[in-house]
Amino acid sequence: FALATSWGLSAQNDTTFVANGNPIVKYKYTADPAALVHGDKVYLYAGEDECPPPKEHYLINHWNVFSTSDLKTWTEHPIPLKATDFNWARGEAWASQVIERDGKFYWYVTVEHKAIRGKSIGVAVSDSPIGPFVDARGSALVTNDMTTQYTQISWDDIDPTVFIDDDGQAYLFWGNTQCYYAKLKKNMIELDGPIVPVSLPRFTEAPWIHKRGDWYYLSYASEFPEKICYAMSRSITGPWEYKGILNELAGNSNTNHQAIIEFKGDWYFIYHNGSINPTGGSFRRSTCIDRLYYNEDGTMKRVQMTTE
Ligand code: FUB
Repeated sequence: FALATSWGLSAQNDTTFVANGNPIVKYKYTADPAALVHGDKVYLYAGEDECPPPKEHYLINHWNVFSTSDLKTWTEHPIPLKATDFNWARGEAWASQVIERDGKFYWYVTVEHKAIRGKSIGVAVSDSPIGPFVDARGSALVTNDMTTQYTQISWDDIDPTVFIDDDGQAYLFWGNTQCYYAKLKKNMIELDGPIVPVSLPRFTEAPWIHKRGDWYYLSYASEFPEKICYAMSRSITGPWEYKGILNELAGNSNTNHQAIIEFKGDWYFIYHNGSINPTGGSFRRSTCIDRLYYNEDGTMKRVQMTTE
């Protein structure tokens, strides 16, 4: 039972620690959390904010993976994926999400493209939720030139979230300023059909899809500093009805980024804030987990951030 205590340490071997309240990881910065429930475990994937003070910009070279069976005792596994593991990428390990299909784990990530201006979405694959992961295509799945008809900005193709509907059809949602979705082929590494814009009020970035009962939920970061808002629909393809704010500002961070999961019968809201960095938390962020509760009509109660 090794305790990770060194600040900024990146695990070479499995390293176990007990999360003593929020944030979960206190010995390094972990941003843009995505979570996967698989078997009796939660796997948490997060980019590692490295920006050394007093610099103020994103410096994120790789993602980390952690696992837990009880949301208290966590294991950090060796680094599963770096932005430059995609040889067509310049770097920048921005937000991502992992999903399992037919025993393989597909990791959709945001990176900066070497040859095509702006951000792109890549997909890596592994036989294990803790990796190692390898580029599944050898090229980007979504590039900026595929969406220029909707927006001229070069950072709109970020923050992928992936969802497999009850009929087996997989969908990729993503976006900044403009939200998009597209179907994925069964092989999970090719788009299957057109890119469709999704209309959401005050959408900034960080879409996350989840389903509970007959309701689909599309939560997302809104405005700056970011709040998490959400919309509901009876269909994954919409129309989406805006339902309001789910989480107020993530103190001391200009961004927030959420994952929503059901684990052992309870629902959880996983997000980041700047809570352990008094100066410049926006680029040195930390992952937190709080309980998520629903109203009888399916709407979600506002999440209260805790330090417990
Ligand atoms: O971490 C880089 C970017 O900041 C993410 O892709 C966005 O969601 C925001 O959190």
